[in-house]
Amino acid sequence: MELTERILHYLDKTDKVETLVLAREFNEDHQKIVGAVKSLEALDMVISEAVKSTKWDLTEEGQLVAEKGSHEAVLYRSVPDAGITQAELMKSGPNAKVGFSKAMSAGWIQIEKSGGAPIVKKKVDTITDTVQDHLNEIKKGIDNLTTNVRNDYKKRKLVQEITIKSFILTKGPQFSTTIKKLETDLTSEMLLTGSWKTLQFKPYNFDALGQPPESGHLHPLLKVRSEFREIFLEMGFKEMPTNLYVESSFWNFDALFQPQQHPARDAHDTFFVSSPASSTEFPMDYLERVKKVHSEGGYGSLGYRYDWKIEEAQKNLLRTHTTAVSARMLYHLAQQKEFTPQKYFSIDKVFRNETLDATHLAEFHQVEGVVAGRGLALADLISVLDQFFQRLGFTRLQFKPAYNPYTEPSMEIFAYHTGLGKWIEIGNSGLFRPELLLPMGLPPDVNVIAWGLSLERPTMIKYGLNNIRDLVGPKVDLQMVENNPICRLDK
Ligand code: FB9
Repeated sequence: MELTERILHYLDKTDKVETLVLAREFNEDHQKIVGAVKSLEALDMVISEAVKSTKWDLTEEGQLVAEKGSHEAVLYRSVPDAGITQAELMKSGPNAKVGFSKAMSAGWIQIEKSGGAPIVKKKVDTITDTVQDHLNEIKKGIDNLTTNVRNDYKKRKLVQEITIKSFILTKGPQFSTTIKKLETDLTSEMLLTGSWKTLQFKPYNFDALGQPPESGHLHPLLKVRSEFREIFLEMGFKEMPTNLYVESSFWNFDALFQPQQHPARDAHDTFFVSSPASSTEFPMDYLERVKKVHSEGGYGSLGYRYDWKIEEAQKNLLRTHTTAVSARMLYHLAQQKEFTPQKYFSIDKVFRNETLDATHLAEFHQVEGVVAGRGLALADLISVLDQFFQRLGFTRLQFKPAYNPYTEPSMEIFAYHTGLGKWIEIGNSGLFRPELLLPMGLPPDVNVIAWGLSLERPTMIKYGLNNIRDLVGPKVDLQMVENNPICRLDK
């Protein structure tokens, strides 16, 4: 007989019953009884009233003792008839220390000190493990413990008091000992035969929640990227095309006036591509001007005075910064007949052959802003940084002189993070050098201010993650991706 019908028959004889009693009578799990009751209640066949009760149940350690025996009994059984040194006995199991103390108190074992190491021997031939017996009774729902014994077991963390939510059942308006099959669909056959007139239909449950539609979920990085994109677009910036992960050293380094012997250009810091290993298509007139400004100087600069080699510039690599894209965009801008001020931004992956640690992987997303205009100066950079980071919720910025090969002056950017209660580094910035801008052909009164930060750092702070591997990679908890809230950077 179905559990639901067994409950109806039981209620038919007793008029009222508690679900805990049914669980004992039917030797069924209480939650299964509650589930069956809820389905009968939906049919108005029973009425349930929630009641709270407490009962003593076994802890995880209590379950172990009920199964294996008390720690003192296990220890007693570890003592051979010939005896054992106390030190050896202490290694007999994880609970030997507790077991030893309890077995001594129970008078089950004794210590013989005959000059050498203390020897532990049995003091009695047989024991009764009342702790194990008591716990197995509790497991069956039989609780005859005295208060003292129960408190002792509670102190030993073998039992715990739990609150049980159960239900008192009474007969409902549609009570019956059989469950009429309720139709859930009105079919054409019912309409044709007229059988619908005598059938019982399951009532609509208008309180039922709809099935949550299975759908994908945006990764936290993409949520933060959307927020940054919104901020840039609100500020009138245009997104740069960042689809080329593989870049030439020319655009990634030489065009940015980064000398060919700079440490960032060796394989320890950069991923070079083996196939295709090199690029050959460059605007050659521009390339010659870059070569000249590196090797001889020009435009008022001494240059780096070294033998610049095209082969070095031709090497393909995984771009180490999105500033390579900024260089391409600025060169393209310089080809216009008439200069027009521009505001560009980019948010995309960059790759560095760095030592991996809890916050650094070999790739990260760089966020970069670039403003090109006549007569721009450091004050304009500070002002635009104020506006940009204010939209991230930072109202107190501080700047620290820094060095970049392609910007002068350069500044590290710091902000006071109220959530963390400390100043944190939030990016780097500067004005592109003339040795970068003038070979491109930009007018001499045009300056370009730029800044950069990462996407991972703010995302980890925002979502309270300490290890980058909890954010990206094979160990990411997809439930975190599904559960995490929308991203509001200014809150
Ligand atoms: O993102 C960084 N920090 C940051 C940013 C935002 C933020 O928001 C908060 C919670 C809401 C919190 C923190 N940093 C830059 C600073 C540090 O994390 C730093 O330790 C790591 N930096 C990366 C570089 O690491 C190899 C972050 C990354 C970075 C640094 C500089 C640039 C870009 C990314 C740049 C640039 C630049 C400079 C001049 C011209 C053009 C581009």
